[in-house]
Amino acid sequence: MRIPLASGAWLDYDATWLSPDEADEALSALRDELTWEQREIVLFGRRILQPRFIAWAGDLGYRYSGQTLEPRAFTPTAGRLLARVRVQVGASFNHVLANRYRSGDDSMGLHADDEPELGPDPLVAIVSLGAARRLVVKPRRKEGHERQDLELGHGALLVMGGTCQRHYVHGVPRQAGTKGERISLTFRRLLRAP
Ligand SMILES: O=C(O)CCC(=O)C(=O)O
Repeated sequence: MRIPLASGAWLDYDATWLSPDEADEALSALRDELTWEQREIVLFGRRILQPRFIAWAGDLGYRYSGQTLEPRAFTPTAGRLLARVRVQVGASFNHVLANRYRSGDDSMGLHADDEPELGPDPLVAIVSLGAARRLVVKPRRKEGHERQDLELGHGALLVMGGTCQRHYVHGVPRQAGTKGERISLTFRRLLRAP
């Protein structure tokens, strides 16, 4: 389903991109295969732990939010999903960032994927596994633009395209009462190392 946004931005959303069995298998394999870590970030001058775990894979290092993820090989399951997302979206993604939200207390702040290494107006694809969480897509400037709140459930695929990263920010807010774990995989194409 295509959701047109303002100023040439769009979202493509498929709630059942993976079957429940495929999604179950991917979720449990990624839990084991990926090397998860919780990193420190500096927020308002204070060092705090990121409220989620991360893992990644790609031939090129990726620099975002002041941290650098060194090159790391794709695991079998992440590699299979990469191949499938590339065909589905028609984009030569070469990097994945995995985010593991232990419960509704874990979150990701509003941001845009607009690092220079991604080039102008990059396509970004998110595969969601496990507990359903709300992804907020919000215009950077308020006038006349609609905010979208999308429920990303087990096996969903969301593609952010057009000018989305230029005109919108996105994030996963805390969701009190969500007990289950969620893993999201965010696929990008890096044009060069940082
Ligand atoms: O977990 C999600 O769905 C969002 C991930 C995200 O925004 C990112 O990796 O930049």
